[in-house]
Amino acid sequence: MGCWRRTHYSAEIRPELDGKEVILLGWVRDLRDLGGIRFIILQDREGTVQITVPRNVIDDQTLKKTELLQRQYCIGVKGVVRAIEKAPRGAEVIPKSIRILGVAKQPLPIDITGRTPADIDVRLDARVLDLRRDESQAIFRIRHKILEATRRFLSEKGFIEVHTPKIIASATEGGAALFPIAYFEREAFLAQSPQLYKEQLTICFEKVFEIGPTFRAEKSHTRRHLTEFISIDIEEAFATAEDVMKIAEELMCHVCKVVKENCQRELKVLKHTVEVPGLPFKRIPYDEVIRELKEEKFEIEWGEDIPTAAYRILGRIHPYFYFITEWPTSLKPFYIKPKDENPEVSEGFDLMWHWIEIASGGTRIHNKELLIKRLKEQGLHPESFKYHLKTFDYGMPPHAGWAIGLERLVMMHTGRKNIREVVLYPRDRFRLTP
Ligand code: AMO
Repeated sequence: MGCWRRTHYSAEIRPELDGKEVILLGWVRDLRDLGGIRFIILQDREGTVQITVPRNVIDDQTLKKTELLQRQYCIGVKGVVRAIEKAPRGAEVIPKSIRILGVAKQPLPIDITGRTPADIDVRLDARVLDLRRDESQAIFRIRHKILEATRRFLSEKGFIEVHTPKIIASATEGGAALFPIAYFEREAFLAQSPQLYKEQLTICFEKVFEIGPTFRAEKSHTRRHLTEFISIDIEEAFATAEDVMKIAEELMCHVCKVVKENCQRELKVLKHTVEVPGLPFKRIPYDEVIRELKEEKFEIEWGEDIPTAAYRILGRIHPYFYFITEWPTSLKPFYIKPKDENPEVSEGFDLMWHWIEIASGGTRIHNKELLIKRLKEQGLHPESFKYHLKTFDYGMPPHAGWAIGLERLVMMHTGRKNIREVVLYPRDRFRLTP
Protein backbone atom coordinates (compact mmCIF):
# COMPACT_ATOMS: atom_id res chain seq x y z
CA MET A 1 0.00 0.00 0.00
CA GLY A 2 3.02 2.26 0.61
CA CYS A 3 1.94 5.77 1.53
CA TRP A 4 -1.46 5.38 -0.15
CA ARG A 5 -4.41 6.02 2.15
CA ARG A 6 -8.05 6.01 1.08
CA THR A 7 -9.37 9.49 0.35
CA HIS A 8 -12.94 8.41 -0.49
CA TYR A 9 -15.24 5.42 -0.29
CA SER A 10 -16.84 4.26 -3.54
CA ALA A 11 -20.21 5.72 -2.58
CA GLU A 12 -18.63 9.17 -2.16
CA ILE A 13 -17.60 9.40 -5.81
CA ARG A 14 -20.12 11.89 -7.22
CA PRO A 15 -20.23 14.36 -10.15
CA GLU A 16 -19.36 17.25 -7.80
CA LEU A 17 -15.85 15.77 -7.43
CA ASP A 18 -15.19 16.18 -11.18
CA GLY A 19 -11.46 16.68 -11.79
CA LYS A 20 -10.40 15.75 -8.24
CA GLU A 21 -7.67 13.21 -7.61
CA VAL A 22 -8.78 10.38 -5.31
CA ILE A 23 -7.38 7.18 -3.86
CA LEU A 24 -9.78 4.22 -3.62
CA LEU A 25 -9.09 0.91 -1.89
CA GLY A 26 -11.19 -2.21 -2.39
CA TRP A 27 -11.80 -5.34 -4.44
CA VAL A 28 -12.43 -6.03 -8.12
CA ARG A 29 -16.07 -7.06 -8.23
CA ASP A 30 -16.36 -7.30 -11.98
CA LEU A 31 -14.37 -6.65 -15.16
CA ARG A 32 -15.77 -5.75 -18.54
CA ASP A 33 -14.01 -5.13 -21.86
CA LEU A 34 -15.71 -3.04 -24.52
CA GLY A 35 -13.19 -2.77 -27.35
CA GLY A 36 -11.16 0.30 -26.58
CA ILE A 37 -12.47 0.64 -23.02
CA ARG A 38 -12.06 -1.55 -19.98
CA PHE A 39 -14.35 -1.20 -16.95
CA ILE A 40 -13.29 -2.27 -13.48
CA ILE A 41 -16.08 -2.34 -10.90
CA LEU A 42 -14.40 -1.66 -7.57
CA GLN A 43 -16.23 -2.68 -4.41
CA ASP A 44 -15.57 -1.49 -0.87
CA ARG A 45 -17.69 -1.59 2.29
CA GLU A 46 -19.86 1.30 1.11
CA GLY A 47 -20.72 0.02 -2.37
CA THR A 48 -19.22 0.04 -5.87
CA VAL A 49 -17.70 2.55 -8.27
CA GLN A 50 -16.80 2.31 -11.92
CA ILE A 51 -13.12 2.63 -12.83
CA THR A 52 -12.91 3.35 -16.56
CA VAL A 53 -9.73 2.58 -18.50
CA PRO A 54 -9.75 4.18 -21.99
CA ARG A 55 -6.84 2.30 -23.62
CA ASN A 56 -5.62 5.21 -25.75
CA VAL A 57 -5.43 7.66 -22.84
CA ILE A 58 -3.85 5.58 -20.05
CA ASP A 59 -0.08 5.15 -19.78
CA ASP A 60 1.34 1.75 -20.70
CA GLN A 61 2.35 0.72 -17.19
CA THR A 62 -1.12 1.32 -15.72
CA LEU A 63 -2.74 -0.36 -18.70
CA LYS A 64 -0.57 -3.46 -18.18
CA LYS A 65 -1.59 -3.53 -14.51
CA THR A 66 -5.28 -3.49 -15.42
CA GLU A 67 -4.69 -6.47 -17.69
CA LEU A 68 -3.38 -8.49 -14.75
CA LEU A 69 -6.52 -7.89 -12.68
CA GLN A 70 -8.95 -10.70 -11.91
CA ARG A 71 -12.16 -10.80 -9.92
CA GLN A 72 -11.73 -10.26 -6.18
CA TYR A 73 -8.17 -8.95 -6.44
CA CYS A 74 -7.63 -6.44 -3.66
CA ILE A 75 -6.44 -3.20 -5.27
CA GLY A 76 -5.69 0.47 -4.77
CA VAL A 77 -6.56 2.98 -7.47
CA LYS A 78 -5.22 6.51 -7.68
CA GLY A 79 -7.13 8.43 -10.31
CA VAL A 80 -9.21 11.41 -11.30
CA VAL A 81 -12.98 11.66 -10.98
CA ARG A 82 -14.89 12.36 -14.18
CA ALA A 83 -18.55 13.38 -14.11
CA ILE A 84 -20.38 11.34 -16.71
CA GLU A 85 -24.11 10.83 -16.90
CA LYS A 86 -23.99 7.23 -18.12
CA ALA A 87 -21.98 5.98 -15.13
CA PRO A 88 -23.73 4.76 -11.96
CA ARG A 89 -24.12 7.79 -9.62
CA GLY A 90 -23.05 10.03 -12.50
CA ALA A 91 -19.28 9.71 -12.00
CA GLU A 92 -16.39 7.39 -12.72
CA VAL A 93 -12.67 7.33 -11.96
CA ILE A 94 -9.96 7.37 -14.64
CA PRO A 95 -6.91 5.64 -13.11
CA LYS A 96 -3.45 7.20 -13.09
CA SER A 97 -1.93 4.36 -11.14
CA ILE A 98 -3.08 0.96 -9.83
CA ARG A 99 -1.57 -1.15 -7.07
CA ILE A 100 -2.37 -4.85 -6.61
CA LEU A 101 -2.57 -5.42 -2.85
CA GLY A 102 -3.85 -9.00 -2.75
CA VAL A 103 -4.48 -11.61 -5.42
CA ALA A 104 -7.45 -14.00 -5.67
CA LYS A 105 -7.01 -17.48 -7.08
CA GLN A 106 -9.24 -18.23 -10.09
CA PRO A 107 -11.71 -19.76 -10.54
CA LEU A 108 -13.39 -18.53 -7.36
CA PRO A 109 -15.65 -20.97 -5.49
CA ILE A 110 -18.67 -18.64 -5.76
CA ASP A 111 -19.76 -15.76 -7.96
CA ILE A 112 -20.55 -12.88 -5.63
CA THR A 113 -22.39 -10.91 -8.30
CA GLY A 114 -25.19 -13.48 -7.97
CA ARG A 115 -25.22 -14.25 -11.73
CA THR A 116 -24.50 -17.90 -10.87
CA PRO A 117 -26.33 -18.61 -7.60
CA ALA A 118 -24.75 -21.18 -5.28
CA ASP A 119 -26.14 -23.57 -2.70
CA ILE A 120 -25.92 -22.33 0.93
CA ASP A 121 -23.36 -25.00 1.91
CA VAL A 122 -21.04 -24.04 -0.97
CA ARG A 123 -21.44 -20.41 0.08
CA LEU A 124 -20.75 -21.13 3.76
CA ASP A 125 -17.59 -23.05 2.84
CA ALA A 126 -16.30 -19.84 1.22
CA ARG A 127 -17.92 -17.60 3.82
CA VAL A 128 -15.72 -14.48 3.68
CA LEU A 129 -16.21 -14.32 -0.05
CA ASP A 130 -19.92 -14.92 0.41
CA LEU A 131 -20.04 -12.08 2.94
CA ARG A 132 -19.05 -9.71 0.17
CA ARG A 133 -22.37 -10.36 -1.61
CA ASP A 134 -24.79 -7.43 -1.41
CA GLU A 135 -27.36 -9.51 0.48
CA SER A 136 -24.84 -10.61 3.11
CA GLN A 137 -23.61 -7.06 3.56
CA ALA A 138 -27.21 -5.91 4.04
CA ILE A 139 -27.98 -8.67 6.57
CA PHE A 140 -24.98 -7.94 8.78
CA ARG A 141 -25.55 -4.20 8.71
CA ILE A 142 -29.13 -4.78 9.87
CA ARG A 143 -27.86 -7.20 12.52
CA HIS A 144 -25.47 -4.51 13.74
CA LYS A 145 -28.29 -1.93 13.89
CA ILE A 146 -30.51 -4.32 15.84
CA LEU A 147 -27.75 -4.92 18.39
CA GLU A 148 -26.90 -1.23 18.68
CA ALA A 149 -30.57 -0.32 19.16
CA THR A 150 -31.09 -3.09 21.72
CA ARG A 151 -28.06 -2.11 23.81
CA ARG A 152 -29.08 1.52 23.82
CA PHE A 153 -32.72 0.73 24.64
CA LEU A 154 -31.89 -1.53 27.58
CA SER A 155 -29.22 0.83 28.92
CA GLU A 156 -31.70 3.70 28.82
CA LYS A 157 -34.18 1.56 30.75
CA GLY A 158 -31.57 1.25 33.51
CA PHE A 159 -30.25 -2.25 32.78
CA ILE A 160 -26.51 -2.75 33.09
CA GLU A 161 -24.62 -5.03 30.74
CA VAL A 162 -22.97 -8.06 32.30
CA HIS A 163 -20.95 -11.01 31.06
CA THR A 164 -21.37 -14.33 32.81
CA PRO A 165 -19.19 -17.46 32.43
CA LYS A 166 -19.59 -19.60 29.38
CA ILE A 167 -17.67 -22.49 30.96
CA ILE A 168 -19.92 -23.90 33.64
CA ALA A 169 -20.05 -26.81 36.06
CA SER A 170 -23.75 -27.76 35.74
CA ALA A 171 -26.78 -27.32 33.49
CA THR A 172 -28.92 -24.19 33.49
CA GLU A 173 -31.76 -25.33 31.26
CA GLY A 174 -32.03 -28.95 32.45
CA GLY A 175 -29.70 -31.88 31.78
CA ALA A 176 -30.23 -32.28 28.04
CA ALA A 177 -28.51 -30.51 25.19
CA LEU A 178 -25.23 -29.72 26.99
CA PHE A 179 -21.81 -29.78 25.36
CA PRO A 180 -19.30 -31.40 27.73
CA ILE A 181 -15.71 -30.14 27.58
CA ALA A 182 -12.48 -31.38 29.16
CA TYR A 183 -11.58 -28.82 31.82
CA PHE A 184 -8.17 -29.88 33.18
CA GLU A 185 -8.92 -32.90 35.40
CA ARG A 186 -12.66 -32.30 35.45
CA GLU A 187 -15.60 -32.28 33.11
CA ALA A 188 -17.22 -28.92 32.46
CA PHE A 189 -19.91 -27.72 30.03
CA LEU A 190 -20.53 -24.87 27.62
CA ALA A 191 -23.29 -22.61 28.97
CA GLN A 192 -26.77 -23.20 27.53
CA SER A 193 -27.86 -19.77 28.80
CA PRO A 194 -26.87 -17.22 31.45
CA GLN A 195 -30.11 -18.08 33.28
CA LEU A 196 -28.87 -18.82 36.79
CA TYR A 197 -26.21 -16.10 36.85
CA LYS A 198 -28.56 -13.42 35.61
CA GLU A 199 -31.09 -14.38 38.28
CA GLN A 200 -28.39 -14.22 40.97
CA LEU A 201 -27.22 -10.81 39.75
CA THR A 202 -30.63 -9.26 40.48
CA ILE A 203 -29.54 -9.41 44.14
CA CYS A 204 -26.78 -6.88 43.51
CA PHE A 205 -27.70 -4.96 40.34
CA GLU A 206 -31.51 -5.38 40.18
CA LYS A 207 -31.62 -4.91 36.38
CA VAL A 208 -29.09 -6.70 34.17
CA PHE A 209 -28.76 -7.64 30.53
CA GLU A 210 -26.34 -9.83 28.66
CA ILE A 211 -25.75 -10.28 24.95
CA GLY A 212 -23.57 -13.29 24.52
CA PRO A 213 -23.05 -16.74 23.02
CA THR A 214 -24.99 -19.76 24.23
CA PHE A 215 -24.43 -23.37 23.28
CA ARG A 216 -26.99 -26.12 22.79
CA ALA A 217 -26.21 -29.65 21.71
CA GLU A 218 -29.28 -29.46 19.46
CA LYS A 219 -29.95 -32.60 17.50
CA SER A 220 -32.72 -30.85 15.56
CA HIS A 221 -31.26 -29.85 12.21
CA THR A 222 -33.80 -27.24 11.15
CA ARG A 223 -33.68 -23.86 9.46
CA ARG A 224 -34.11 -22.11 12.82
CA HIS A 225 -31.79 -24.09 15.13
CA LEU A 226 -28.09 -23.54 15.75
CA THR A 227 -25.74 -25.16 18.23
CA GLU A 228 -24.19 -21.77 19.01
CA PHE A 229 -26.32 -18.62 19.00
CA ILE A 230 -26.38 -15.18 20.56
CA SER A 231 -28.88 -14.75 23.33
CA ILE A 232 -30.12 -11.33 24.45
CA ASP A 233 -31.04 -11.85 28.10
CA ILE A 234 -32.57 -9.56 30.67
CA GLU A 235 -33.43 -10.10 34.33
CA GLU A 236 -35.16 -7.62 36.62
CA ALA A 237 -35.73 -7.62 40.38
CA PHE A 238 -39.15 -6.76 41.82
CA ALA A 239 -40.81 -7.57 38.50
CA THR A 240 -43.29 -10.09 37.13
CA ALA A 241 -43.78 -11.72 33.74
CA GLU A 242 -46.18 -8.94 32.72
CA ASP A 243 -43.60 -6.25 33.61
CA VAL A 244 -40.90 -7.81 31.47
CA MET A 245 -43.31 -8.60 28.64
CA LYS A 246 -43.92 -4.86 28.41
CA ILE A 247 -40.17 -4.31 28.03
CA ALA A 248 -40.00 -7.01 25.34
CA GLU A 249 -42.82 -5.52 23.27
CA GLU A 250 -41.47 -2.00 23.57
CA LEU A 251 -38.05 -3.24 22.52
CA MET A 252 -39.52 -5.05 19.50
CA CYS A 253 -41.33 -1.85 18.49
CA HIS A 254 -38.21 0.24 18.96
CA VAL A 255 -36.01 -2.12 16.95
CA CYS A 256 -38.55 -2.30 14.09
CA LYS A 257 -38.62 1.51 14.04
CA VAL A 258 -34.82 1.78 13.98
CA VAL A 259 -34.51 -0.78 11.17
CA LYS A 260 -37.31 0.84 9.16
CA GLU A 261 -35.81 4.31 9.56
CA ASN A 262 -32.15 3.46 9.08
CA CYS A 263 -31.93 0.40 6.86
CA GLN A 264 -34.02 1.19 3.78
CA ARG A 265 -31.07 0.63 1.44
CA GLU A 266 -30.39 -2.77 2.99
CA LEU A 267 -34.07 -3.78 3.03
CA LYS A 268 -34.29 -2.90 -0.67
CA VAL A 269 -31.33 -5.17 -1.45
CA LEU A 270 -33.08 -7.94 0.52
CA LYS A 271 -36.47 -7.20 -1.13
CA HIS A 272 -37.99 -7.08 2.33
CA THR A 273 -40.04 -4.61 4.37
CA VAL A 274 -40.36 -4.10 8.12
CA GLU A 275 -43.43 -2.51 9.71
CA VAL A 276 -43.60 -1.01 13.20
CA PRO A 277 -46.12 -3.08 15.20
CA GLY A 278 -48.83 -1.53 17.36
CA LEU A 279 -48.80 -1.88 21.15
CA PRO A 280 -49.71 -3.84 23.20
CA PHE A 281 -49.08 -7.21 21.55
CA LYS A 282 -51.81 -9.82 21.92
CA ARG A 283 -51.44 -12.05 24.97
CA ILE A 284 -52.93 -15.42 24.12
CA PRO A 285 -53.16 -17.94 26.96
CA TYR A 286 -51.98 -21.47 26.09
CA ASP A 287 -55.59 -22.70 26.70
CA GLU A 288 -56.84 -20.48 23.94
CA VAL A 289 -54.03 -21.54 21.59
CA ILE A 290 -55.12 -25.17 22.06
CA ARG A 291 -58.73 -24.15 21.37
CA GLU A 292 -57.71 -22.27 18.22
CA LEU A 293 -55.70 -25.23 16.97
CA LYS A 294 -58.58 -27.64 17.58
CA GLU A 295 -60.88 -25.32 15.66
CA GLU A 296 -58.40 -25.60 12.79
CA LYS A 297 -58.77 -29.41 13.10
CA PHE A 298 -55.24 -29.81 14.49
CA GLU A 299 -55.03 -32.68 16.94
CA ILE A 300 -53.48 -31.55 20.20
CA GLU A 301 -54.35 -31.96 23.87
CA TRP A 302 -53.82 -29.61 26.83
CA GLY A 303 -50.36 -30.25 28.29
CA GLU A 304 -48.67 -31.13 24.98
CA ASP A 305 -45.89 -28.99 23.56
CA ILE A 306 -46.80 -27.10 20.39
CA PRO A 307 -45.22 -28.69 17.31
CA THR A 308 -43.88 -26.73 14.32
CA ALA A 309 -46.88 -27.58 12.13
CA ALA A 310 -49.17 -26.06 14.78
CA TYR A 311 -47.01 -22.92 15.01
CA ARG A 312 -47.43 -22.50 11.26
CA ILE A 313 -51.21 -22.48 11.75
CA LEU A 314 -50.90 -19.96 14.60
CA GLY A 315 -48.68 -17.78 12.42
CA ARG A 316 -51.47 -17.64 9.84
CA ILE A 317 -54.07 -16.69 12.48
CA HIS A 318 -51.80 -14.14 14.21
CA PRO A 319 -49.55 -12.74 11.51
CA TYR A 320 -47.30 -10.38 13.51
CA PHE A 321 -46.10 -10.30 17.13
CA TYR A 322 -48.02 -12.06 19.93
CA PHE A 323 -47.29 -13.64 23.29
CA ILE A 324 -48.34 -17.14 24.30
CA THR A 325 -48.86 -16.98 28.06
CA GLU A 326 -49.92 -19.27 30.91
CA TRP A 327 -48.05 -22.34 29.68
CA PRO A 328 -48.50 -25.62 31.55
CA THR A 329 -45.83 -25.71 34.28
CA SER A 330 -44.72 -29.15 33.07
CA LEU A 331 -43.61 -27.67 29.72
CA LYS A 332 -41.45 -24.94 31.26
CA PRO A 333 -37.99 -25.09 32.87
CA PHE A 334 -37.68 -25.61 36.63
CA TYR A 335 -37.06 -21.92 37.40
CA ILE A 336 -40.38 -20.68 35.95
CA LYS A 337 -42.93 -19.84 38.64
CA PRO A 338 -46.16 -21.87 38.83
CA LYS A 339 -49.23 -19.71 39.45
CA ASP A 340 -50.08 -19.46 43.15
CA GLU A 341 -53.79 -20.16 42.58
CA ASN A 342 -53.25 -22.98 40.02
CA PRO A 343 -49.74 -24.50 40.07
CA GLU A 344 -50.41 -26.59 36.93
CA VAL A 345 -50.22 -23.37 34.97
CA SER A 346 -47.08 -21.25 34.96
CA GLU A 347 -46.17 -17.60 34.65
CA GLY A 348 -43.96 -18.44 31.67
CA PHE A 349 -44.46 -16.89 28.23
CA ASP A 350 -43.11 -17.06 24.70
CA LEU A 351 -42.93 -14.13 22.32
CA MET A 352 -43.83 -15.12 18.78
CA TRP A 353 -43.22 -13.37 15.48
CA HIS A 354 -45.51 -15.01 12.95
CA TRP A 355 -44.73 -18.73 13.50
CA ILE A 356 -41.23 -18.28 14.96
CA GLU A 357 -40.50 -18.21 18.68
CA ILE A 358 -38.36 -15.12 19.19
CA ALA A 359 -38.11 -15.11 22.99
CA SER A 360 -39.18 -16.88 26.12
CA GLY A 361 -39.27 -15.86 29.74
CA GLY A 362 -41.39 -15.56 32.82
CA THR A 363 -41.68 -14.81 36.49
CA ARG A 364 -39.09 -16.88 38.37
CA ILE A 365 -39.45 -18.99 41.45
CA HIS A 366 -37.74 -17.12 44.26
CA ASN A 367 -38.70 -19.45 47.06
CA LYS A 368 -35.81 -21.84 47.70
CA GLU A 369 -37.92 -24.82 48.85
CA LEU A 370 -40.20 -24.59 45.82
CA LEU A 371 -37.17 -24.36 43.53
CA ILE A 372 -35.70 -27.54 45.06
CA LYS A 373 -39.06 -29.30 44.60
CA ARG A 374 -39.21 -28.24 40.94
CA LEU A 375 -35.62 -29.35 40.32
CA LYS A 376 -36.47 -32.80 41.66
CA GLU A 377 -39.70 -32.97 39.64
CA GLN A 378 -37.64 -32.37 36.50
CA GLY A 379 -35.21 -35.15 37.41
CA LEU A 380 -32.36 -32.74 38.31
CA HIS A 381 -30.17 -33.02 41.40
CA PRO A 382 -30.35 -30.07 43.83
CA GLU A 383 -26.74 -30.92 44.84
CA SER A 384 -25.55 -29.91 41.34
CA PHE A 385 -27.18 -26.51 41.88
CA LYS A 386 -25.85 -25.89 45.40
CA TYR A 387 -24.05 -22.63 44.56
CA HIS A 388 -27.14 -21.29 42.86
CA LEU A 389 -29.41 -22.40 45.69
CA LYS A 390 -27.10 -20.77 48.25
CA THR A 391 -27.79 -17.35 46.73
CA PHE A 392 -31.42 -17.80 47.77
CA ASP A 393 -30.16 -17.46 51.36
CA TYR A 394 -28.82 -13.97 50.63
CA GLY A 395 -32.14 -12.14 50.19
CA MET A 396 -33.28 -13.12 46.69
CA PRO A 397 -35.81 -10.56 45.39
CA PRO A 398 -38.84 -11.61 43.37
CA HIS A 399 -37.69 -11.34 39.76
CA ALA A 400 -38.54 -11.98 36.12
CA GLY A 401 -36.81 -11.92 32.77
CA TRP A 402 -36.57 -13.21 29.23
CA ALA A 403 -34.16 -14.17 26.47
CA ILE A 404 -34.42 -13.30 22.79
CA GLY A 405 -32.60 -15.38 20.18
CA LEU A 406 -30.72 -12.70 18.23
CA GLU A 407 -30.42 -14.75 15.06
CA ARG A 408 -34.14 -15.50 14.95
CA LEU A 409 -34.84 -11.82 15.37
CA VAL A 410 -32.43 -10.92 12.55
CA MET A 411 -33.94 -13.65 10.37
CA MET A 412 -37.35 -12.03 10.68
CA HIS A 413 -36.02 -8.50 10.13
CA THR A 414 -34.22 -9.54 6.97
CA GLY A 415 -36.85 -11.95 5.65
CA ARG A 416 -34.39 -14.86 5.50
CA LYS A 417 -35.75 -18.40 5.64
CA ASN A 418 -32.58 -20.07 6.92
CA ILE A 419 -31.01 -18.94 10.20
CA ARG A 420 -27.53 -19.74 8.81
CA GLU A 421 -27.81 -16.74 6.48
CA VAL A 422 -27.66 -14.35 9.45
CA VAL A 423 -24.67 -15.89 11.28
CA LEU A 424 -21.11 -15.19 10.18
CA TYR A 425 -19.84 -18.72 10.79
CA PRO A 426 -22.86 -20.87 11.68
CA ARG A 427 -22.52 -23.94 13.86
CA ASP A 428 -25.00 -26.77 13.62
CA ARG A 429 -24.96 -30.50 14.14
CA PHE A 430 -23.08 -31.07 10.90
CA ARG A 431 -21.12 -27.84 10.50
CA LEU A 432 -18.07 -27.04 12.59
CA THR A 433 -16.05 -25.26 9.89
CA PRO A 434 -15.03 -22.72 8.69
P1 AMO B 1 -35.05 -20.61 25.44
O1 AMO B 1 -34.38 -21.92 25.57
O2 AMO B 1 -36.47 -20.60 24.97
O3 AMO B 1 -35.08 -19.84 26.84
O4 AMO B 1 -34.17 -19.65 24.51
C1 AMO B 1 -34.48 -18.29 24.34
C2 AMO B 1 -34.59 -17.94 22.87
O5 AMO B 1 -33.37 -18.28 22.20
C3 AMO B 1 -33.66 -18.73 20.88
N1 AMO B 1 -33.14 -20.09 20.70
C4 AMO B 1 -32.41 -20.51 19.65
N2 AMO B 1 -31.98 -19.88 18.55
C5 AMO B 1 -31.24 -20.58 17.66
N3 AMO B 1 -30.91 -21.87 17.82
C6 AMO B 1 -31.32 -22.56 18.91
N4 AMO B 1 -30.97 -23.83 19.07
C7 AMO B 1 -32.11 -21.88 19.90
N5 AMO B 1 -32.66 -22.23 21.07
C8 AMO B 1 -33.28 -21.14 21.54
C9 AMO B 1 -35.15 -18.63 20.69
C10 AMO B 1 -35.66 -18.70 22.11
O6 AMO B 1 -36.91 -18.09 22.26
N6 AMO B 1 -33.26 -19.14 29.90
C11 AMO B 1 -34.40 -19.06 29.01
C12 AMO B 1 -34.88 -17.65 28.80
C13 AMO B 1 -35.45 -16.98 30.04
O7 AMO B 1 -36.41 -17.56 30.64
O8 AMO B 1 -34.97 -15.89 30.38
C14 AMO B 1 -34.01 -19.68 27.67
O9 AMO B 1 -32.87 -19.88 27.36
O10 AMO B 1 -35.45 -17.39 20.09
